[in-house]
Amino acid sequence: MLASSIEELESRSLERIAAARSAEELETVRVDAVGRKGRLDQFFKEMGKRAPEERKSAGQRLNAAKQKIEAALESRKAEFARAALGSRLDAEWLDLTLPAPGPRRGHAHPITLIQRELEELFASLGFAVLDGPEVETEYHNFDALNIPADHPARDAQDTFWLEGGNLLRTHTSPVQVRGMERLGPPLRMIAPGRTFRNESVDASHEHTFYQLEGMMIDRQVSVANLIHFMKAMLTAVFRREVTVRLRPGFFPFVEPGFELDVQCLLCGGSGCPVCKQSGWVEQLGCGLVHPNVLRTSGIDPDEWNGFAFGLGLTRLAMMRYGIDDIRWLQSGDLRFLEQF
Ligand code: FA5
Repeated sequence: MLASSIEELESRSLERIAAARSAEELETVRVDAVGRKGRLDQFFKEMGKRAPEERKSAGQRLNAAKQKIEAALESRKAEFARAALGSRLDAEWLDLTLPAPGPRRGHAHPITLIQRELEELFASLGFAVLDGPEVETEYHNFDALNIPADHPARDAQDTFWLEGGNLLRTHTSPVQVRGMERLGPPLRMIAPGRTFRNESVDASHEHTFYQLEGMMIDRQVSVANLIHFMKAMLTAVFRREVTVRLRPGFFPFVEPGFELDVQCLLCGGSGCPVCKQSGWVEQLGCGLVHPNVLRTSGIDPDEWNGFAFGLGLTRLAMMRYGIDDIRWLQSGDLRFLEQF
């Protein structure tokens, strides 16, 4: 009677072990069959009540059943462990031969892109690319450009003065002076860079912005030469015909002087906050170099003359990329920057 029950428990347990689908199910089988207070344990307790001769054979039978069940539990448990490891390895599979992802790479700012394009263009036309200091002397920023201390033109370019008399340059024009001092005539140079003004900021005015200065000194340079270079530059930047207009403009360091406006590419000339509803955006100042400026830098105006221009690089980037507010350019906002 006891022997057949043990047999039944054994075969039933082995079936359940084989059929278990998870380690948790297996554990339930273990607790039922060989756990403390499990079925086998009950048999052991019952066996104690039997006659000694029956006890011996039943004891052997019970131990044999226990060993079989435990061995089956162990091997099934090992199967589950192997399967779990296998699926973890599949899920966490890593190809160590793949190249590492590397750090996130930045990219050039739209103003830098325009600046590089213009540098390449002017270099191909034989212009040297010069750099000048952002902290300038009063002499290079104003006096050498025919703007003495009492000249009202200084009011239009109010700036940040530093202790010791230097200032944050208000335009890239002081690099004209440095270029003439360093290179002498004939010369062709451009000088891109950052400039500063005490300015009320709006959609088209910043306190910190970029300009690109250009200068050509030679014999018999004319306004026609100037217009030719300005047109070549704008066609290269916009890659299409743009409508420009030239107006007389006063800058003490050129004579005659002009301002060149581009028809607003954001509104097509119909009027918007960037062009202040006028349809035109002032893009650059230019003219033929004033004899006083040549003379101050040691160049004889009877022998040499030339043209100079100062282009608003920040505004050019706005027109080129359709940026409707100058403040985006220095905002550091990645939503804006990642579009370029
Ligand atoms: C000048 O700065 C002269 N140095 C330009 C020049 C050079 C004239 C050589 C003649 C010969 P102006 O202040 O107009 O000029 O500035 C030149 C350009 O810089 C403007 O046409 C405009 O495009 C840009 N600009 C001026 N002020 C700002 C500002 N606050 N924010 C953004 N762009 C500006």
